Amino acid sequence: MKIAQELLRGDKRALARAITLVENHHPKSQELLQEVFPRSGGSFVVGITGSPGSGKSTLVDGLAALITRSDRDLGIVAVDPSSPFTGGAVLGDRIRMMQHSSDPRVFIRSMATRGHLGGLAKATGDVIVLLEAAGKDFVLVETVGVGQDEVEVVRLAELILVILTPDVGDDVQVFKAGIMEIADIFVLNKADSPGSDAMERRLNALLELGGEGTIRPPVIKTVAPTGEGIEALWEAIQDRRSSQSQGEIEQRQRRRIGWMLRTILHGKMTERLTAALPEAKFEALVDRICQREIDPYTLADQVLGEIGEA
Ligand SMILES: Nc1nc2c(ncn2[C@@H]2O[C@H](COP(=O)(O)OP(=O)(O)OP(=O)(O)O)[C@@H](O)[C@H]2O)c(=O)[nH]1
Ligand SMILES: [Mg+2]
Repeated sequence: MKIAQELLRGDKRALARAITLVENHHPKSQELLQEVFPRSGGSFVVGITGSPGSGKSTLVDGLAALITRSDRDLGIVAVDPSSPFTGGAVLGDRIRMMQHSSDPRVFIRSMATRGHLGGLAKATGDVIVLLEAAGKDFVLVETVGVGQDEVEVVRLAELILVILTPDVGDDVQVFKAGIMEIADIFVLNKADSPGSDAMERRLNALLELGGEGTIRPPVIKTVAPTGEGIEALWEAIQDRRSSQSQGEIEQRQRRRIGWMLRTILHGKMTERLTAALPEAKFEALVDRICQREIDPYTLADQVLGEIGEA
């Protein structure tokens, strides 16, 4: 495919078009992903999660400055929960606010949560494949840590940053959603706000309970808009990266690929079921169950048996 070849050469416009194909489940998207997949796997993928408004985008912007300064290519995926409840600016506006959106070494893309067949995490996984194939050294994935779908997204990353702010309570969503457990580095942003020292103590106390034998994630304090602490954060990211053994890196990549395979299989199975069971046929099966002609369990096995043989 022409678009695949252009993407592999690092053409930005081809990359943008390719992402659109994947996002829209265009019939050509599978062929595209098949063609570029052998060239994926070369990026370091960092997931950034935290409550709405905790400063994720501002931090990503600051990291982008350091990454591009070291002459490396960067892809940024901002996953927008597009919920009417977050009250944040429209993502387009937020992206435009990022200083590095015009830097030629930076490719920024937003993805909306709603309306993604097969789930947002599946779409994000595919986009990561495209960015890797396009030769990005780093991929930063920003997602709001609220729902399960968003947690899945961040689990695609090889390194996970959890952003906290002094104003969050114990009952904050990130604490609930199981996000604390997956953090490799904690960022205590808005360190210029009152209560930041108290929050740091609480967080450290919480991490003390982490148990022996586990690597205790570092806590980095930042003030994202001024850039304070960003260098330290970048160093912590690099430290963490270089301390990962080859085995650990491979294990994380395996986790992502295993997850992708499972998701693709689920999606294809659902497609086949939908195709094999048009509405009228489905209703006829329901009739048989209603009349107690057959039970739903046996019928389900029969249907799956038929699909399997098809
Ligand atoms: N005082 C202070 N304000 C900050 C800091 N970091 C970010 N902000 C402000 O907080 C607001 C939200 O920052 P964003 O970077 O958009 O936060 P976000 O987590 O990406 O937000 P969503 O994507 O909407 O969840 C902006 O007005 C920032 O200027 C900080 O360290 N200190
Ligand atoms: Mg943001």
